[in-house]
Amino acid sequence: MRKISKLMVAAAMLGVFGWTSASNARFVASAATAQGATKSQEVVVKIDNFSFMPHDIMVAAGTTVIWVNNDDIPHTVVSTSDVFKSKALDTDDKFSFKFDKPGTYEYFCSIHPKMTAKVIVQ
Ligand SMILES: [Cu+2]
Repeated sequence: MRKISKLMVAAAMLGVFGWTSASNARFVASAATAQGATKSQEVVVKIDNFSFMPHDIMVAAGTTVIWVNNDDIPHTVVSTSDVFKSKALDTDDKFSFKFDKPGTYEYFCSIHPKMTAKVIVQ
């Protein structure tokens, strides 16, 4: 009786540790994959003081560009060739677009047309 219960405790402990280390390994692996994907496929452009920053960016095809309005007034992100068009972005609002095809994409703010910039997709 005593032997059996000891065995059962040992088996239970093994089971717990085995499960824990396996799920930890899976968690680490998926976190690393997600981090790598985010780094290579998303680029942030800030809208600040009536400027897009960085002004011109060069990205790989498949990259998603995320614009964030840090100004206190609304801005838009509008492609000169009608490829993408945001609504008016209030403070801290975001707009994103995934660039699948290589090319040069010029854009501007339709509220302040002097605000221009471009995305070069390779
Ligand atoms: Cu603007």
